[in-house]
Amino acid sequence: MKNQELANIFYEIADFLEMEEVAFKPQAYRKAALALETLGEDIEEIYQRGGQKAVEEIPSIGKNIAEKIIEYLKTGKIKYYGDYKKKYPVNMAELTAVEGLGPKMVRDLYAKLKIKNLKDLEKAARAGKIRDLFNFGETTEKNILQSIKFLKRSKGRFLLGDILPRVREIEDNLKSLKEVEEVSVCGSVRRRKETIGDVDFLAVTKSPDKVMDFFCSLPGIVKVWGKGRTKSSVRLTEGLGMDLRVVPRKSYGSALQYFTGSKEHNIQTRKIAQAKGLKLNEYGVFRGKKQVAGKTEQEVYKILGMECPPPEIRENRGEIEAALRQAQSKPNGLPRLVELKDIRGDLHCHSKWDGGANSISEMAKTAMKMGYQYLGITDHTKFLKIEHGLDEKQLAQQGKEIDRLNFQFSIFNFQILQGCEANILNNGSIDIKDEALKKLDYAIAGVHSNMKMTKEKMTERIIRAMKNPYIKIISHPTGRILKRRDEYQIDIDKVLRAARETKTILEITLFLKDWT
Ligand code: DGT
Ligand code: CA
Ligand code: CA
Repeated sequence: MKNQELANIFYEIADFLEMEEVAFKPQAYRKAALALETLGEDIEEIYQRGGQKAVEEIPSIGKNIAEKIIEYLKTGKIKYYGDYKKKYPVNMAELTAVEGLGPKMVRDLYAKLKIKNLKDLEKAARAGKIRDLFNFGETTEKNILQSIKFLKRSKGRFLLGDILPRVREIEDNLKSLKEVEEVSVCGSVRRRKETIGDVDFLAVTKSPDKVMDFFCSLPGIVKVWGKGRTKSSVRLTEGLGMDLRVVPRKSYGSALQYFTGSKEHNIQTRKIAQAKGLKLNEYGVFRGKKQVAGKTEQEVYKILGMECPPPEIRENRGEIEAALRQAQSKPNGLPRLVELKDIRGDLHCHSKWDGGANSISEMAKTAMKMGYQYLGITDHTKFLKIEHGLDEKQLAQQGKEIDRLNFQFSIFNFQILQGCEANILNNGSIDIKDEALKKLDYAIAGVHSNMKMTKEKMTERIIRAMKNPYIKIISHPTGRILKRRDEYQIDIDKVLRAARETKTILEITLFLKDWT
């Protein structure tokens, strides 16, 4: 599928256009990129089936962009993009990954200091060359260095949402081999950690040579680190590493348990085994030399006196004690995890009103198709000018549109709610008047500016917003962006207590592109 490759190019073109301060076009390219990322159908197939016309029929893709897509499908290149790359030989993705660094700053840094990549940037910042540049200053320089440090720390890790579709594809490929009796992804992917170091597969087979041959020649593999009958290691184009281990059937459960981890969880389970006079490792559970369990994961946990905890919580953060209690039918056993089928609606959605990709009507129809019972529209408000934030008057207009749509959809047992995602200003007040908030079904508030406050001030700021009776939800309460920036300084315990007192919901931000 070339969808993602094309999306990445269009995001980059948008950045180039923004460097040159071209109006509107950057937005158009970003929308096209988003459309491609979320298409759910191979763009090449669409083109082969219906030609240029079919490509142009994709929402957010007009004639001009459709032609570029086709040029790429036919030649593997886009001239318009190539010309920009020649004009500005900068590593745009790498530089704009630095928090606070936008395309215009990249342009200035290249024009004045010939900065092309992260290495150049770090060197210049360390030498104190950035502070003197027009518009930059000492704080910017300090922030740049801090952000680079953060990027280095998360380097080499991948977002779960970015790699999960690929991992599932490979898992399915392995499953389809008749020689493969069992296969499962383990490690941090199975635990659904938000970022992934490498992917660990585990299989049972009687023909390891065949299976390893197949694994090491999967499309997209650029390097084979090692290839054996029990373990092979490879690297994919994007730099993602993958291991495949083959174990005998009688060890599959214990190997699954071991390689799912986490390491901390394993250390603790091994101690429990020892206390029972047992030895636990990836080959099985042993009493002396005799294997007493190991074929299934349930069996391994059972002999340790535990219920099998869901992989997502195996971090030795209390799940082991809960699993022990559960097996003894004591209170406070394992939690039931939220599953996709539990989700009845969505309360944080942006529409075309604030520059999003789709109209409220389109979103509502999709929500109904997904089986939702409600959809909350929560566009940005006026303080965020670049996000086309809505003011009180526009919120009222939007309310009328929502009333109209609800009337239209009333036979479907479905409701659109009107909220907004307002801004928490420096002192904790909200950028929308209470009288306007009152007319909404609910309101979300979030910090979108001035994120580098002291811990005390930031905590006070958020708590004051929670005390506003119309604010029911705080969005992204920690401000963290995976692989991009750390959380802001807040006293999370205090915020949680205030949330309980004011009955305010704290959003947990999920970043899964692939969640169908
Ligand atoms: P990652 O790859 O950094 O996202 O995280 P994991 O959890 O996938 O870690 P990885 O790939 O190094 O190892 C896979 C599993 O193998 C890990 O979850 C638990 C197990 N494991 C690795 N090293 C150790 C160890 O030193 N002791 C124990 N008990 N288990 C280990
Ligand atoms: Ca791993
Ligand atoms: Ca590994």
